[in-house]
Amino acid sequence: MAIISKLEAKEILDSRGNPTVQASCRLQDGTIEIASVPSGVSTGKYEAFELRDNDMNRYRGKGVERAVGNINGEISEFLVGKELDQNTLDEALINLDGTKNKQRLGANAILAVSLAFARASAKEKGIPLFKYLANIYFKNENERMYKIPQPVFNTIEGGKHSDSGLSFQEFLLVPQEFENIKIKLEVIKKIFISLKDLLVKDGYEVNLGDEGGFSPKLSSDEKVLEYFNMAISSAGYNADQVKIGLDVAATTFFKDGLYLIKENKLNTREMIEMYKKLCEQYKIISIEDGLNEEDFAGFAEMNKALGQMINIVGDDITVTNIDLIKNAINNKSINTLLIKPNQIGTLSETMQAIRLAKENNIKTFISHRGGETEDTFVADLAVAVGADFIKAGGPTKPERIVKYHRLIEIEELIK
Ligand code: 2PG
Ligand code: MG
Repeated sequence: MAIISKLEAKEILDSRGNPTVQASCRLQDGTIEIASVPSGVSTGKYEAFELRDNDMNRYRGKGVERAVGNINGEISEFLVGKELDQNTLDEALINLDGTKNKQRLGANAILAVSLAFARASAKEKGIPLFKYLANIYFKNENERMYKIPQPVFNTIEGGKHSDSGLSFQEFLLVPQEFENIKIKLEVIKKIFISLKDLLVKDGYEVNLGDEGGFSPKLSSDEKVLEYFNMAISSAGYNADQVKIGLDVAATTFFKDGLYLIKENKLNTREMIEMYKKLCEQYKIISIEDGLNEEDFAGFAEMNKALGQMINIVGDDITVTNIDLIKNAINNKSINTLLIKPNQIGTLSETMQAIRLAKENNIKTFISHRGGETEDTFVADLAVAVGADFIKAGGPTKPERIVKYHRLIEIEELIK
């Protein structure tokens, strides 16, 4: 238990230059810590509510002064002086908000407080954040395994994350067959350099997308995979060592019941066929949001067709929300769950989602957002709960790299 003596928030800018919330939490013994919340670019329809000012004179309406004001005002007034642990704090925040999707106080305000409190509590106890989180997540000490998740690196970006014109949102590389996270980062950086050389040689631009992957205007999504194979081998590796992941974010090009990919219009069956072919030809290990976010049945078909071989990952379809995850489990729609704390708005609910997935043999995959900050919370969370995977972008932008650095640091600590 800890007593909050002061909560303070401010508006900061995320990696895309959009305002977001940073909260600081001071405990009675003087311990003080901050946490910043990220922001999605291709957000799921049923995510918790991100409160923005809608004042068009500031940041085109994207200011978060109201969310900040809620922390400095109502939330502070309610919490300061109370003795809390993580669960009672999160419950208090949920109840104080009183709406289903946190739209009154804002999930961005609530999450900032939830995470800042976690960090301050860990510090007060004199333990690293990942240990504090593991203590909450695993009641039984023997279960705390502190496993470094497999990192999945965004390498080429399309969809809403860049102007490459590619339909799929994220083309990811998964360096599996390497000893540790430090070496994996080095391997990926090497492939990035090879890929850049190849793209430049062929006359493509090598600008970066939102998450630090390249955004070349390649003629098709499949072309990216060809470049991946070339870059992997020219960096001195093979396709068994470094595999491929996709976040299709298919909802972003779903219109009137069909998927619009360049000049083609595909139905669900044809999408699954396309994925099957891609999986036959390339070493793909996971496909996230392969279909529209409300199509639990379509996901189930895809899971049936491909789930034995690859990870069928739910992100927009499940949005870290217990009810939607239950729906996905009941329908056998996914075998892997993407987890983003800001999709649901408190740490406790995020952990509940992870627990539910694990109890149902669903793999867990912790994720950053398109708009990020230098906050590294997700790295500690992934280690604490023993997540299978983590994605934090390409090794080219500081707000992404810090998360990998934190994993390297944790790896050293748990050795
Ligand atoms: C995703 C995420 C993170 P966004 O779709 O998985 O990569 O992107 O934050 O835009 O939802
Ligand atoms: Mg996604």
